[in-house]
Amino acid sequence: MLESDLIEKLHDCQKVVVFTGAGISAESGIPTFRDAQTGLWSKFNPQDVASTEAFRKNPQLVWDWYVHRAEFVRNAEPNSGHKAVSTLQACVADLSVITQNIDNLHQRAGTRNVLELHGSLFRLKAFVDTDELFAGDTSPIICHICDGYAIFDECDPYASKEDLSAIELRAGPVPRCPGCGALLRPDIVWFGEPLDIDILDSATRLADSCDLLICIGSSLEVQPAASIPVRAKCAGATIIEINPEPTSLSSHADVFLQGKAAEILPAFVNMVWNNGETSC
Ligand code: BV8
Repeated sequence: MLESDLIEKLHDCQKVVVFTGAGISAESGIPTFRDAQTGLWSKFNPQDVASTEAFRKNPQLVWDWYVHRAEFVRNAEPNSGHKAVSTLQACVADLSVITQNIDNLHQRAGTRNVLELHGSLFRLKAFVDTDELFAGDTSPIICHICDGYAIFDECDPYASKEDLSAIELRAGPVPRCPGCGALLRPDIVWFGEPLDIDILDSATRLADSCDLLICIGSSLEVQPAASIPVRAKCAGATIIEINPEPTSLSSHADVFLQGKAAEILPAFVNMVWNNGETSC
């Protein structure tokens, strides 16, 4: 139970950030990043598969791993934790989500203003092999469809961006850009790859300016994402953390609510913002 003065303080917060990791999707049946290694994938270390080197070495293996994960997501539904974030967004003046997840479940729960730090399973982009690029092995032609480096010396002028967006992450051979033939890959940030600078900049500004950050279901082990909640703390925000396990943030949080997001978050939102009602 929260102290009444803390409830009042939380209720008066104007600029809220919800920072989420794989744990908020666990109760939708999607394994957390480190638990993704179930069944045939149990022999792969995720960091070895989610990397440029892995795709360069065996694009089909990496493609199939993401097809495997996308199947979990396509069969999943947003859970009451995702829905509670959407409810909270209707209760406060300004709420943004900063997520490490690639499953699109916040958006499917109706939440707006979602920053996907690590990309999305539901967007594809051209695979640009920086080794080839720097070795000068790549044509200088930039494809007007995928913004990649055309591997042939011309790009199909009749191809369209709609042709590219019609290609999905599905079982089968790794697809190629309809314009230039470049291999396509999930628009996801792999280990060793930089995050999208605009998205990271937006997330950093939110951390510096929010008055409340709720950190849900992240092990806070991957950088630079893990620095966002800490940055908000340093900027003076109130920090609430929800996780069944303590993390490196827990001792710095104003409140650490130990438990599952789908159970704790709806009750927390109702207690602070709804006086026990189910909507604002
Ligand atoms: C970069 C997309 C620089 C892919 C992901 C040493 C060597 C090499 C690199 C590094 C190094 N030290 C630091 C780095 C950087 C590296 C890094 O941080 N490595 C770690 C492992 C040490 N970071 C990077 O490489 C990043 N890029 O640094 O680039 C650069 C700059 C310029 C130019 C070139 C390069 C890129 C990192 C992004 C990697 N991609 N995802 C994919 O998904 O396939 S990371 C992936 O793991 C997730 O997206 C997530 O971000 C991360 C951690 O996962 P979590 O979401 O936290 O999930 P996890 O399973 O860990 O934990 C789940 C939590 O939920 C647990 O706490 C659990 O208790 C809790 N939970 C469980 N059930 C519930 C629950 N909570 C609530 N309710 C429940 N029911």
